[in-house]
Amino acid sequence: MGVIATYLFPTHPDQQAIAEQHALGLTVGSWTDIPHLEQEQLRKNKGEVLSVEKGEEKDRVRIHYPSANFTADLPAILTTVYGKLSFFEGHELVDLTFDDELLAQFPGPRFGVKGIREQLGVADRPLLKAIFKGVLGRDLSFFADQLEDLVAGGIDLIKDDEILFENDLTPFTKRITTAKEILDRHYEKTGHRVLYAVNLSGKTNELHDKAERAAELGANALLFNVHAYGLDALQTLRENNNIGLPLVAHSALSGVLSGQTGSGYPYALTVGKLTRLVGGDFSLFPSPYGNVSISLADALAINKTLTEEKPFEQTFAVPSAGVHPGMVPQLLQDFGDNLVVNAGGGIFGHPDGPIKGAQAFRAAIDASVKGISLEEAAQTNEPLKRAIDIWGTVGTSS
Ligand code: 1AE
Repeated sequence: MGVIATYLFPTHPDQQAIAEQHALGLTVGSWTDIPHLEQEQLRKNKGEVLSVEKGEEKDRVRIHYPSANFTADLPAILTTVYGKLSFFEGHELVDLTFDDELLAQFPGPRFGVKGIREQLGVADRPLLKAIFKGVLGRDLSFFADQLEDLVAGGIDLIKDDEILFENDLTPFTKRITTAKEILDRHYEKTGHRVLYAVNLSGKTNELHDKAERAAELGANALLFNVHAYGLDALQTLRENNNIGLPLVAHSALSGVLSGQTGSGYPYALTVGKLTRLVGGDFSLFPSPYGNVSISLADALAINKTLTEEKPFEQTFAVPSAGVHPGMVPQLLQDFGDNLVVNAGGGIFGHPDGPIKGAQAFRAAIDASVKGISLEEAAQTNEPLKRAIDIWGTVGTSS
């Protein structure tokens, strides 16, 4: 019972002995012999090397850590399996496998793909999400105008920019109540529910009060810069039933943990598996095609861990950054239909404004789901045509 950590260590002829040293050093031992270690203690608490596979530059090492060594939370588990090892150059933690008993102590998403689709009443196409842009330095009436345009254009969700924090011009509580009024009115008129993820920010010890207050005021989703606070902070929000809102996990800062070649954790772990484990309903990360990007292999690996069956609800993949309508077919081809198409500049930068920007995306999504090429769809859809004229298409266009 416990966790199996898979690592890549710089190759070494005596890797088995090195791995054994780490397995002991990260559990009951140290760099010296500890004379008082008992057999019983070694049996119960020592890490066990399960396998060493030789590679050209790196060897793949698997070590099992007994549950007896840690409490069932990520701070304890990550410190156990990678705390000291993270200081060793070129030593990567590439995966973690939890036993069923341990997994059962994590929440997973409260709503997940299924629950969010039910809330929005959208079963059969990728969702369209917008990111407020250019709100810094502007007031609530600007914020409200932008939101009116976005919902008129047919978005399903909207989130604050992750860099919009508490400020006098668009205070947190006012953003919530302003958005609620617009989104409720839109729902009454059209029957179309839209989620707005307000940026939950501030000091760690203020987060729960703020999030509960947000729920009381009628917020219907929260954006959270999870890697600025730590994955466990997201888990506490997920587990607080006085909040009970969909959680959009933003990957800002995860590049420090996962973006360095040859060290750290892979994105599939930070932004993928662990974000789902602690309860993110959405995981937003750089797509492979935009202005801020990660490799296609990393993006696909994230998507896999967010969506593969068992044991939690699925988390929506939200590949983002520099996304425009011409990328939609490629996004669907790479990530499948169960994704969120997410854009800031690609909506607000449309030459005819955000309503047309959102409509261009909706047209691109509808065409792609039907297998119609964007070029063909653009012949009868002016907003899409205008978007493709300026940004073109990426990869496959149908
Ligand atoms: C990976 C981060 C993407 C993000 O949060 C963001 O704001 C993107 O904006 P656009 O779509 O690139 O304008």
